[in-house]
Amino acid sequence: MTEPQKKYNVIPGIAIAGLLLGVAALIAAIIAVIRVGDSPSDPMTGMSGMSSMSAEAMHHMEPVPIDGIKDAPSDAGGTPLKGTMRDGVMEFTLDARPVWWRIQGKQRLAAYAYNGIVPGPEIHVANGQKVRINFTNNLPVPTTVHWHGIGVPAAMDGVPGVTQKEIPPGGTFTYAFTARPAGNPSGGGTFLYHSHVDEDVQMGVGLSGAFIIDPATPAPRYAVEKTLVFSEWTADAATGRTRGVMEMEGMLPNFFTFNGKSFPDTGEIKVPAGKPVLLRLVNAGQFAHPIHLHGTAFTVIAKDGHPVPAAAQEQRDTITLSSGERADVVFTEPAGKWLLHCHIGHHLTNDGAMPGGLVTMVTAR
Ligand SMILES: [Cu+2]
Repeated sequence: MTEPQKKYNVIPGIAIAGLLLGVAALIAAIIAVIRVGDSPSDPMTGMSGMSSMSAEAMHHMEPVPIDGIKDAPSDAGGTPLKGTMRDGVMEFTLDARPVWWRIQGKQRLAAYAYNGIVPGPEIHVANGQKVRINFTNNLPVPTTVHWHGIGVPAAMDGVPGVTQKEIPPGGTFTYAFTARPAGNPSGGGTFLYHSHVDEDVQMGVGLSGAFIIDPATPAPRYAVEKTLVFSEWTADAATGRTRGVMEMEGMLPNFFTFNGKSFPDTGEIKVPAGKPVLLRLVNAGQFAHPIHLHGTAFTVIAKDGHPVPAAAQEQRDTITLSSGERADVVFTEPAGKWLLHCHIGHHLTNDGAMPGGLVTMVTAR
């Protein structure tokens, strides 16, 4: 058989295959219509793949309960947590509770929040400081607190079923340790604390906060030192109901916050023009965010709370932080208003509307 004949004979085969595919597509479409027709009002039921979902997976996708939750005690997230020195130990009081958290305009979301704010209050201590955190779980679900990157004894690591039992609703637990970075006992930098139970849900609805340790050898100080914690939310804008942040078809997050707020309510970072300032970037979300600064480049002086040696310090204008990562960046802006934002368009939206989400302003005067 010659080559042209072979090609010619293939055509009836394609036609038959096409017909079969068409019939299969028609059957699939009919099944899909029947399924949607069966669906009650919950939009999750109509999503692809849901029928095969395990009870455990469904649990992760349920909205968090909202019965009887109160307004947040403050509109500002990540404010400093004041400790009390007692016999050389710095004591902090921390709880987790459900609140209505305002992220932008009148948009409120059902949150789980440390001391009622998102992100949780910032804890800031010197290297070697003994701390005691008296924690109460005021959530309707069990939780624990993990001290991310901090060199705590194993029993204080906050991992349920491994280092401690889950703290039940109404339960308490005392976390006691000496503040030192894990792996670098004399160091210091930007760390975080967060829930270690159902992280996609509990971190996804607000349970994280910054934990700063000053190094044993004093580090340079800056005209402005500011922490920016970013995260995502999967929420129903109309009801404010929230659920776990998962990467699943139809379930991508639809709100994004810097320090608990979405643009245009992210405020501004006021800096003196021409003077170096320090920004501590903390990714408390589940997704990676390339954070981009206008007006100047920044120097990455620390990653994950560990100093970058001077010879290895990079100048960047964008740094991508994956889930759980931190970066301390130093920059000097000329006078002007300069945007600081995530570079992923989807993350610059509020429930699909642009501009929103992870945008803030650095105002240099
Ligand atoms: Cu982003």
